[in-house]
Amino acid sequence: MAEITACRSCGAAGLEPVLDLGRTPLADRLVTQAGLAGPEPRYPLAVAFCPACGLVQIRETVPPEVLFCEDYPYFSSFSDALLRHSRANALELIAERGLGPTSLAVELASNDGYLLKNYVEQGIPVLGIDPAEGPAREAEKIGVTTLQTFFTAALARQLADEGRRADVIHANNVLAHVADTNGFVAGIASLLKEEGVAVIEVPYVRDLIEHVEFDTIYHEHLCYFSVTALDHLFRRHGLYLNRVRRLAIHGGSLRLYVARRERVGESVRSLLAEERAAGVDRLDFYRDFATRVTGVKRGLLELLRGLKAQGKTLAAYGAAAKGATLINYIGIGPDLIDFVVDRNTFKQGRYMPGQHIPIYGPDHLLEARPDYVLLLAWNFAEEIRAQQAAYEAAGGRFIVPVPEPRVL
Ligand code: DWN
Repeated sequence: MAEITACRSCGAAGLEPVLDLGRTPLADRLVTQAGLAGPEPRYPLAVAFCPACGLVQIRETVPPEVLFCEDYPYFSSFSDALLRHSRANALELIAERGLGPTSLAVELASNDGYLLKNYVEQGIPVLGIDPAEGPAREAEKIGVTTLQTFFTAALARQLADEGRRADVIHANNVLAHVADTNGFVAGIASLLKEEGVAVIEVPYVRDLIEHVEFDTIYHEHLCYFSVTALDHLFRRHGLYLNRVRRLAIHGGSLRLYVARRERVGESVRSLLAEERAAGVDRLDFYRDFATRVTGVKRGLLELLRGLKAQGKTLAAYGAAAKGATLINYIGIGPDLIDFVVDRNTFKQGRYMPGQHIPIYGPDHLLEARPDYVLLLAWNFAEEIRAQQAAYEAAGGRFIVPVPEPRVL
């Protein structure tokens, strides 16, 4: 494992510590029955701030092959809200840019084809690129041609040399995941057509800090972006952040419209100004984050232990990566939570990393009828509560952990 000595984006030394979550297991490395007795590696999970370019990042780099290949359990299509969100994004771009049978839409980290299928449906050629075996196989099944490999600057040059440059490049929840941030962006620059656009979604560090979303910190997420840090990153590779939208998804994200020609719009200028005013580009903005995280830890433990002491039964919803960070950092184990449920059939029958809480299908909620359910996938609270209306009608109650633990 490698600890960085300089900023992942600008290369400057002098990274400032922001938060230390100790040593944690890999958030998406769910444990099988057979694996319960086996070794389970833990890695340091510490967050730092770069005073030179404003990038927030973790210090540890776990090899991508370890994180994203075999047994990678995340399938985007298990959230209807995410499917709707992605379809609207694709259809808007198809209309705005007049895409057709001679266009090419590429997605980096295309997963199970959850987004590119909307282009296929319209007869627009696509190319997915994703190293994860399971999701790539599902994508091929629905007609989304997928290269099962990592996206690199070298692969981008090869594709460009083969004449496969893209009109649109999608990259959702992947820019924060890559060990070679600069190589990845350089790849986008060489794969994009002159008039093409890269439409990139990343979690927004401002929302993470303001809503205490410390559980979205895990080893898959190497970087936590502000518009300030992104603007530096793209310009370094001859790309321009021309438009940006703030989105509610995943606890607060940014959708970035990046191109090879500089046409910086008001949306970017005003967010850069807001960040300067709020101090997002300075260490002060992050100084009390660790204290607020400790506050959530204390508050949630008190709430759960209090309910347990009253003889209440507790379960959790969403075998999410963010759930693994939360339960392992706070120390929430099977002594407090009887089981976790998740729609993703690949996750069912396995155990949460570290705490080894068993994972079942959502039907188990109505079978076991726990008094309270901790919403680990709080970012999909609305969708999950609608789906679990019968559980709440029967008197069940949901608990959300952040920004402050509370019973809904
Ligand atoms: O960056 C990443 C984000 C975007 O997604 C990835 N590295 C991994 C993943 O993070 P996560 O696992 O914390 O994400 P989700 O999407 O919040 O996970 C939600 C979990 O809840 C999934 O396992 C699916 C499950 N789920 C469910 O069981 N029923 C989700 C919904 C909406 C449902 O109705």
